[in-house]
Amino acid sequence: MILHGYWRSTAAWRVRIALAMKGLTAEQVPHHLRDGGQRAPDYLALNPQGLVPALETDDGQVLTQSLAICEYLDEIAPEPPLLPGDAARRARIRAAALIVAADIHPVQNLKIIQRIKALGQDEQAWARRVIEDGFDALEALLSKVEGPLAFGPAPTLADIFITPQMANARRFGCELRWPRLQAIEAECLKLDAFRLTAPEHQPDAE
Ligand SMILES: N[C@@H](CCC(=O)N[C@@H](CS)C(=O)NCC(=O)O)C(=O)O
Repeated sequence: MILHGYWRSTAAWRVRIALAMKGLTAEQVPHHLRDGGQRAPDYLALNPQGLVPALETDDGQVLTQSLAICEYLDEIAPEPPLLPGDAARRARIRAAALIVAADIHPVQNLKIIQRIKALGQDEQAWARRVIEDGFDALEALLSKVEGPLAFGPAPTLADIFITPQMANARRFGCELRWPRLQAIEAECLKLDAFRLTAPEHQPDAE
């Protein structure tokens, strides 16, 4: 498989974690986002959205959207499960992941904050606000769930989305006021699948 990504992309980090958890490997092809590599014609031919990650599968299919890619990996390599438990528990795990994937990250993504800046607004403050609002809700939600990870002792799809987003919270200088989420991050980063796939360990890291 080939994973198109970028060292600091938190969406690509999610896929790196899922691959590592499953014991799968993929050749990594970096696309420099600050230099506009995601909008190069060759890459747009693969992913017309101009976003990383994209995964080329062994049989030559191109998959996009980190959540869909993680679920694909979970289906081709079911152990350990990213969505364990009964239907309601799986729905709650997906909901936690989607708070990050659908409601936080897209609103503070590079192209959005570049537009906020172009409008003369403080893009860093925008990103901080978006992350803090989303994480306040996620903290409240997960405070009712037993840890130490988001949904018990083993990492799930929720942890795969929370830990990289926590890196964005730090990067944008958010007020770190989420003891439950910070504990999840600390526990996840003890695991090789999370730690060794972190941005600073990627070959294209700057
Ligand atoms: N919902 C997408 C988001 C992908 C995404 O926004 N990736 C960012 C990097 S984390 C990107 O490629 N940004 C490029 C840009 O904004 O121009 C996913 O989960 O895969």
